[in-house]
Amino acid sequence: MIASLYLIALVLQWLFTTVQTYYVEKFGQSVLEELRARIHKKIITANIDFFKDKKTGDLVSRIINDTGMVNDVLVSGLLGGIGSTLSLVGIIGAMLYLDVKLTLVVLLSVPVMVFVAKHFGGKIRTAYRQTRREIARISSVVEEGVSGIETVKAFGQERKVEEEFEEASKGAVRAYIKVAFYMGLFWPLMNISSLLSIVLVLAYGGYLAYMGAISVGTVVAFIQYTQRFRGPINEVVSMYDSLQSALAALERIYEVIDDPNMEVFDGIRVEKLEGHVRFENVWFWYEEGKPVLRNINIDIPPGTTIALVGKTGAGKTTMANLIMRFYDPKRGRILYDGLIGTGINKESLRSRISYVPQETYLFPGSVMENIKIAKPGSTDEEVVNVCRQLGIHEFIERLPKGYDTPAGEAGKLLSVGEKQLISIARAMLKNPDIVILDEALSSVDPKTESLVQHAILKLMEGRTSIIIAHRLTITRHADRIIVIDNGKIIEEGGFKDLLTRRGKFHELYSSQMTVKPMVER
Ligand code: M5T
Ligand code: MG
Repeated sequence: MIASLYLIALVLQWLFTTVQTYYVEKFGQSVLEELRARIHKKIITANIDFFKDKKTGDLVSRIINDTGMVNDVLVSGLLGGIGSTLSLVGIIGAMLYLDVKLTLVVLLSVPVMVFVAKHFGGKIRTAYRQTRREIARISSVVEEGVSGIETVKAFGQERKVEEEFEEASKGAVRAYIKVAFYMGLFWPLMNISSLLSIVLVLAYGGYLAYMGAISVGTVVAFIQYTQRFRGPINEVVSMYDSLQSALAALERIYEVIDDPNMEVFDGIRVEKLEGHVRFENVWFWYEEGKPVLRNINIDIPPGTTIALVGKTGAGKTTMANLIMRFYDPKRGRILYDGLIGTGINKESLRSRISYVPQETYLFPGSVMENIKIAKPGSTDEEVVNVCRQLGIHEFIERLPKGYDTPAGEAGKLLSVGEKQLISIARAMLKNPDIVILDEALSSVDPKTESLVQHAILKLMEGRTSIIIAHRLTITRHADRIIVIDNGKIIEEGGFKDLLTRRGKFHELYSSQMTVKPMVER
């Protein structure tokens, strides 16, 4: 009968282990999924300030490595932990049943272990924290090296990047060795303190047996139990170790999730704008004490075009960032159709504005797909129509695979001019009320340039447009030109007006007109 009971126990063990493994893993994966989703959501919805001091590789590492670490611990910890706790309860129960005093003697080692664990816990966690950071540094170095590969090669920086990588990689090794050092001190201490109980059982139990208070059998049983006690205790302790590592990883995860830089999407939703944009005493700075825009006042009536011109670093892109509400003014306000910007729902506001940034970002995928992102659910015909209107349909058709030409990672397969045209097509497809164009200072050939210029004018037609002009020829099409210098408006007026005034604009314009032929042709 005992043999068949044993067999049944085996079958049950097999069954429960299977079920346990499956459900614990399933639980772990669902927690992992939730954690990953939370960080990712945070990253994608954070405001632009959030990204100022973040590295892509580090963020990626938090999503992949740190959450993975938490999952490992959750799964192995749960598996080991539940089983071990049950065994411990069982063993202690059996010991108590046999002899209470002797049990208390065995348990004397527990406070010692708790003391050891407490003492080393902080040190081990600090060391683990360092390992998490070093792992993240490795992925940052790789990410930066690959995304800047042209610059790396052009400046012969391969060796330097390699060295940085080695340094990060060695840093990780150093951090892990530190963990190993503390663990090396910690484990034997734990082991010895649990083995000390056997000494105590032998001494005290031996004495009791000698005095005839308990049987020798009880002492033998206690020694057996104390030894069986060690397994689960070790399990719980190693769980404690992985818990330290998981806590270090969790800290990094919650650093991102709890970051206060959140994009807030409240405020009234706008469905359609007339396009009246007004800057009222706008001040802005990225860093406290270093104003980038100083008391800007501009009124852009609906449907008109203004051109922003000025030296590099004057604050032009910053103005575009403010209109897009990537940032809000530090002082003063921006009004859209008379509504205060900070009271408008950002999502709805941005859906009415097309922003053609200074540098075009293309996603992996075809030209067609890249244009379509401006209006999810749009058809191929719509895209082709838009390109026809812009006068760039033939140009795109002439690409190696026409609209199906792959853009490559970050648009690496296309030329600057081609990217610009895609960016303009995107802006047009969105059919916005306001257009912001940060026209890049790229030298495309004259034919492409006139194509680009024609497309830009088409895009601006009938819309409130803010064009940041690096090539000043296009400013002749603007209703008003605003010259910015060092964050201040220093001159404004119509094209002819400004030229005849012979002020700052005239200076900029004539310098470009005389220099340009020498540079470009
Ligand atoms: C104006 C600083 C930049 C410059 C000043 C975009 C950005 C700018 N700056 C930051 O500190 N952080 C930022 O994220 O602000 O810069 P800008 O508005 O980009 O100038 P620009 O567009 O007129 O210049 P350019 O070269 O595009 O013609 O001091 O350091
Ligand atoms: Mg700029």
